[in-house]
Amino acid sequence: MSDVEALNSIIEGIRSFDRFSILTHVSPDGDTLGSGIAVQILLESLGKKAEVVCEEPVPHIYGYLPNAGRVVLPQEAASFECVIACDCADRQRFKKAEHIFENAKHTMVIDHHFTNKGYADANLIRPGASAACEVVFDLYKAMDIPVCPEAAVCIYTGIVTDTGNLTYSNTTPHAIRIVAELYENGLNITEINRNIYRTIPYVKTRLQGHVLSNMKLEAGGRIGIATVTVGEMEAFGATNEDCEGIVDSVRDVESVRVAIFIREGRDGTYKVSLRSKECADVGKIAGKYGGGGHAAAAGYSSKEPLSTTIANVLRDVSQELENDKN
Ligand SMILES: [Mn+2]
Repeated sequence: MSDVEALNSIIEGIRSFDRFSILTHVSPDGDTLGSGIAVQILLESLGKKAEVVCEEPVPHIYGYLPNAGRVVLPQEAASFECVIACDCADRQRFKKAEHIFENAKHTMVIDHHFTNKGYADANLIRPGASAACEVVFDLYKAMDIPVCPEAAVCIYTGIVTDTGNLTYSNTTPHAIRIVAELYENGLNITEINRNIYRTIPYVKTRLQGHVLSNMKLEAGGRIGIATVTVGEMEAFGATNEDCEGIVDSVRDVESVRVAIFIREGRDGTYKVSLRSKECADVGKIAGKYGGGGHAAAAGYSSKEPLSTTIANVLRDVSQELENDKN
């Protein structure tokens, strides 16, 4: 199916149904929430009923998003006749809302992950887009629906969080043009930037200082690794959300080519996050352990003890760095 046909199949689905469940992914980020809520706003502007579902509460930093307070957990959610999954590369991404997807008469996907094989009845997947929000913006345009100020906040949030403020290699000229248009129409980018990046809870800064001061370098400095246990998080009064961004700080160390961050989960498993400076494919490593992501950013869960988890990931990352000497 061509891209135009895919776009038309989404528009037809939106026109045909009245009640929609919008699914977002686990570990919600700015793009899944931004695209999901922007689609909700679009549907409501057409007089339709739409509920955004996420299996975790909206992270504190995204509390400023319009309708953030209306996002519901799967167990509180209704099962509506039509489902739209936003920014979800596969069905594992909304595991706890699977029943909503199963029960729907019609399912649709709006996404930008190249790994998305198109698991719904209608699939609008643009691997070239920087963010699902970029695709949602195009949907507004294709349907001739004005992007209201609330939708602009959502679309901008998804684009800047998925592109590192329009600097990562996935940034498209189209994304920059969208941001220019939203800004021209009055979007307050300063305020959103403050909300996302300049409003850090005190405990988060303290936890990150602690974790980063204990980071280690391996492979002659080419690998950086940091870990945090549940006990350490409790000692700081911190939550999982307070660990966001640690792996990026490890990556940003000058000599580091691949960054590893391992967080102990409350279920005793370890969440491994990987970042690569375009020299090793960390998506391949995550895939080996049943995780996901892409070449530059990926993650997986490990049920092994911490020491084994560390030994395994160091071995795999070292091998990937060997394979790619750039
Ligand atoms: Mn995304």
